[in-house]
Amino acid sequence: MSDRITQLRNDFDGELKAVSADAGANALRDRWVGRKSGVITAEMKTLGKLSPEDRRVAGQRLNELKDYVEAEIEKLQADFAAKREAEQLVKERIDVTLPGRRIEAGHLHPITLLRQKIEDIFVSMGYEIEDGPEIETNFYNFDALNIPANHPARSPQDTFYINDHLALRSQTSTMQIHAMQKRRPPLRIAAPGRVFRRDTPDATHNPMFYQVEGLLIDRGITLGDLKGTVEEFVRRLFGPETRTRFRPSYFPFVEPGAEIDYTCFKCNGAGCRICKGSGWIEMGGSGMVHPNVLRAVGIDPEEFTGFAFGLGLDRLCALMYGLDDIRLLYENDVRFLEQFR
Ligand code: 2NL
Repeated sequence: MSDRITQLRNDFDGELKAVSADAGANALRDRWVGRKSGVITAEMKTLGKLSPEDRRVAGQRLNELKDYVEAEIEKLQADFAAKREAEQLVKERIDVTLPGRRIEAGHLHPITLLRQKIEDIFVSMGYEIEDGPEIETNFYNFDALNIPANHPARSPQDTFYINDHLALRSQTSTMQIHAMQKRRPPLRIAAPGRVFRRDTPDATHNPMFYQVEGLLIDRGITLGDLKGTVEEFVRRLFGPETRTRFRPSYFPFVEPGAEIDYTCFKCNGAGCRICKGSGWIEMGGSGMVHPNVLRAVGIDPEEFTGFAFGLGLDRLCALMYGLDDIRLLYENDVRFLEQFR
């Protein structure tokens, strides 16, 4: 019996060495000390055949072997658990010194960036920024601006009417009319905003677009004040070398009226692709406020005169950023907008 127990112990040690995984350790325990079919359990059952003296000695040694087997398997399982944990720690290691992932912050639309830049220039020149409704009565959109009843701009082909009296504003001048009704001159106001015209969308047109207008009313204001103001405005917007020229033009709400060109911000007047070789870029319209407009808001044109000028933000934005289609500005495609962060 004694030799047999030594043999069992050697067998177990051999099998123990061969176990390389957790599952193997469980199987080894079942095989050796399992309640039903364990090798040692079976051996215990044979003790009854021995003499009382041999049974005592063999029983004691078998119990020692059982304790040994259980302790070794427990050790093995503890080793496996420690190894597993060590592997897990390596796998899940976090380098706390790595810089964090940046949170994608939102950003302003290119039209908004340009509008803010222009608003800052107006404010720096003493103008107040005006806001107003996008739905307007015919009075603010047309009558007060000296636009005659038969003018094509009033046609439902050109203007989005809501009913006979209301329409989406087709120019930002509506806000200037409100401002002149609310406040007495002298006044300097700038009105940026969206305007609406029934144009078919193409690369240079959209039925909704953006304008900014400046208006100044005071005693003794002349065309020279308009020219000087516009010159200063374009220098602050495009740089101190920028020059302007005025071409006579007609708008019902001014007399005289002029279109404004400025020297190309890219080639400074030499001629390039942006200005199509001419050296000049069209900025917008301007003029001395028509006496009828002043009368419509109760300002005496004998006492006060003023000037106004307006420009389209969309076209300017397209030129500045080299866009070949202004519709890109309204599609809200993030792949486009992301470029302006
Ligand atoms: C343009 C706009 C012009 C004005 C806008 C104006 C406003 C009042 C009275 C008189 Cl309240 N004039 N604004 C005047 C002349 C031209 O042009 O071409 N925007 C792109």
